Amino acid sequence: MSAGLHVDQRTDVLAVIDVQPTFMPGGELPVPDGDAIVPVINRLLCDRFRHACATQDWHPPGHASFASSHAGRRPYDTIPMPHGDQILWPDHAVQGSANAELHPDLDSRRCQLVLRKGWRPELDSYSAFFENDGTTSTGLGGWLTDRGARRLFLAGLAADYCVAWSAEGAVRAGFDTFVIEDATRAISMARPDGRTSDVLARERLLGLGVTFLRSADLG
Ligand code: VGL
Ligand code: ZN
Repeated sequence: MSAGLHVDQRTDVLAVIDVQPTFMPGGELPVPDGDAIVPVINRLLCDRFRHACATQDWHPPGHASFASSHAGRRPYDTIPMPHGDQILWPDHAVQGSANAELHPDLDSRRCQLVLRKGWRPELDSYSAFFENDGTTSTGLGGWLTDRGARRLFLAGLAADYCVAWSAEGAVRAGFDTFVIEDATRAISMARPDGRTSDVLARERLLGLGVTFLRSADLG
């Protein structure tokens, strides 16, 4: 896409979504090749962006998104919930566990805010902006607005869940929104219609006006 997009260090913000061992190969909810993005994000944090924030998926034990909290259900089943269908996940990102920390190789020195989400026992939060009921705010939009942010660049995991939902939230919160493709990886779940979650997410985001680019495009 647009080769040579200049980063405006005053008003552009990098949001690093859920770069935690729980989502890496060997973790509880592994995203294939997830660890490959860490050096890419570190370069962006050190060489490109002055403003950055990070999120941590941060669930209490027994969280409603865990299959183990629902009798007779297995990970990756879908069940109806008050706010819509919920995919049930393996237990992951449990508050206080080592795998819920930011990834040890992530250079988080430039992350000025670390926001924890998904802490309400009964409600999941894929998006860094709005919890999965679509209305409860995490406060991130207010923080970014107060800081004078105009454009939000997203990196992290997973491209088809928390990154995609965060991009959607960013658009809704009024930001020009970009996804840095080589700084994300997808879970890629098969859907009943035979399509995969990453293809659907990308289509949805393109329809909302989100720009996909690569880290080398950023100058
Ligand atoms: C995520 C599923 C459940 C993510 C978090 O970070 O994309 N996916 N919780
Ligand atoms: Zn989660």
